[in-house]
Amino acid sequence: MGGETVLVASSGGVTRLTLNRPEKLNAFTLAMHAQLRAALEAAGACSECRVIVLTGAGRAFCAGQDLAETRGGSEGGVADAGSRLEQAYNPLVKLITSLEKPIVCAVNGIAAGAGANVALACDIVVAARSASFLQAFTRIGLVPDASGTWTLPRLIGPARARALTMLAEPLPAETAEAWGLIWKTVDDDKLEAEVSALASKLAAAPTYALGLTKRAIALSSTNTLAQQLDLERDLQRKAGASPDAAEGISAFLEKRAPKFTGSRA
Ligand code: LHQ
Repeated sequence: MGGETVLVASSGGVTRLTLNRPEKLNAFTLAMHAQLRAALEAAGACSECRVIVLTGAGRAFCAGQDLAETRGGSEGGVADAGSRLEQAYNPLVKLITSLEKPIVCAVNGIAAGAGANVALACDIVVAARSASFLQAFTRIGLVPDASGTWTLPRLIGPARARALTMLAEPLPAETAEAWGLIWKTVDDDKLEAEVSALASKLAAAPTYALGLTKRAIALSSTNTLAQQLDLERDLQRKAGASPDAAEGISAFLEKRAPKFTGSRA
């Protein structure tokens, strides 16, 4: 049921995942959640895969939860929204943020509701100039989820986070970039090429060190400075003992380009 709601294509160390319900603006269903989680887990476990790109088919990135799927019975509303988060969105956000490979989100069009927050949970977000980010939740009487209330105040500060979520107005990609919510905005017709170039660069990078970098930045949100310094010591010990560090330092001293394998040992 539902067909292929996530398309998977792998080449040159890059695994590209495309949310694929374009007629419903790639709104999330349970089937899509299951397929996306399985694809992310497979990419995480695959030694060939060194970077993941997440994007959407058609004119939108993702319109958040498919509201037809979660509509409550005769009372309307949402049928057990909390368990949907527990079952689907929370594990997805935890997977994206803990997977120790870079995840690039190519926001090809509107990202609304949980679709916006799943995009913002990725490591590097590149958006088409015509794209926008819509914290749609309060439009329908819900609260932001999929980590929005955690990510937004950290990235853009509580004042902007409150207005963005309470007013539920679309934030143009260029403003999102200016506010530091995303990495970059590019012309629509350049999105594909820019993201491919970025992904190829990451696929040739020292994957193990990138994964540890991701871990360190994630843990910084709860660590004290002293704890973070200890963490940096421990992670640097691991990175420093990896073949890619040996290669990177040799290449620097020999004045040549490094050839990283991405492996940890
Ligand atoms: C949709 C949707 C959609 C179904 C477009 N569902 N069909 C977590 C826990 C549990 C439950 C609840 O939710 C959550 C997390 C959440 O994500 S809550 C927030 C859910 N998302 C929204 O509220 C956004 C709803 N969508 C919109 O406001 C608009 O579609 C936007 C502003 C994204 C785009 O507007 P338009 O460009 O005018 O497109 P459209 O509205 O005409 O949509 C095109 C089609 O996609 C249309 O279907 P149809 O059969 O009439 O052509 C829409 O019904 C369908 N669609 N979003 N979330």
